[in-house]
Amino acid sequence: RDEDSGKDFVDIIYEKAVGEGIAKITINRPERRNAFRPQTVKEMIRAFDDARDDSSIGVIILTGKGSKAFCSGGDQALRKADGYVDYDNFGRLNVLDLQVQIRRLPKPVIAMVNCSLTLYSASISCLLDNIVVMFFQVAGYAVGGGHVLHMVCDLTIAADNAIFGQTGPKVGSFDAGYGSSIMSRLVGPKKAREMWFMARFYAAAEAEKMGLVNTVVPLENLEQETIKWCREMLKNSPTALRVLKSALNAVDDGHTGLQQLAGDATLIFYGTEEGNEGKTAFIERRRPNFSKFARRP
Ligand code: 2NE
Repeated sequence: RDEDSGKDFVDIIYEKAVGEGIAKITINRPERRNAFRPQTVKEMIRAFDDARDDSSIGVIILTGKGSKAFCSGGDQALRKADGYVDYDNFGRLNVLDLQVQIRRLPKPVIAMVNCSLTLYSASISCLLDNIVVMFFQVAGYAVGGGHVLHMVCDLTIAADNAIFGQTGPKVGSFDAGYGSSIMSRLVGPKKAREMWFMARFYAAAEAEKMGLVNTVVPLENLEQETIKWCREMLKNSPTALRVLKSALNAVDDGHTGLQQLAGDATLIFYGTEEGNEGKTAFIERRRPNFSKFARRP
């Protein structure tokens, strides 16, 4: 059963599968190919915060509404000299905060790069009295800042007709943060230069070969496969996944990456008898007795 966890969201849909441990955040601006505006990002930040704080949630899926896009990046119609502007009279690039939030979130985040089969038309040939039903596979774009969003997720599962790429240099923009450094890690420095300098689009199969995505599945299996991956991870130790995520990010994220990993160590230490002895002694106004704890090699 799905529970609508965010009734006041406008630009996203936020759902939790009760009893499953899975939250799903869907960017809901299909008429703009799920381009984000500051409001969209603010809502995503709230939803990710909720999923982080909810101890019944172990995995989060990020996806886009509709058949045509995961996300097409920043809403260019709202781009001003100091960032993206919707309800304020100043610009924001708050998607950068969202990227950091996803990297630091101590639960796996999966980008489900969507695209669905659409029945476009049933064209009827009267002469032949023959009904021809035409199915078109529509490309599901993860491009521009939307491409960066999938890259900062821990895993990406793509439909076989998803399309990936950076568009920044075509529209006078770039992401010189995670959008560059994480890409270089994923696909290697030469390919990252190609992706950014040429601003080409890549089909899902090519993206898989490049190491941009974990797997490509037939469109009709996308959600099912994503849930399967979620369930498989949910069987594993949440603390192990948490520490592994921060460890895998630590070098690239510098001091903040190290801080996340260090925070995990503190969290685990607080649960030990040795850690607890220090606190208890303070509360009981006595000297702590650490002598019984092993000084391991
Ligand atoms: C995504 C793509 C390839 C889809 O092409 P197509 O042909 O399927 O759709 P179309 O007709 O281009 O788009 C449909 C409607 O969505 C709007 C379009 O303007 C169009 O609107 P109408 O004409 O129907 O009214 N739309 C699509 N993407 C939009 C966007 N990003 N902002 C505002 N409206 C958008 C094709 O649409 C495309 O290439 N889109 C632009 C991709 C792009 O350049 N994104 C920005 C990159 S910069 C960035 O994201 C960024 C950054 O670099 C650094 C920091 C933060 C953000």
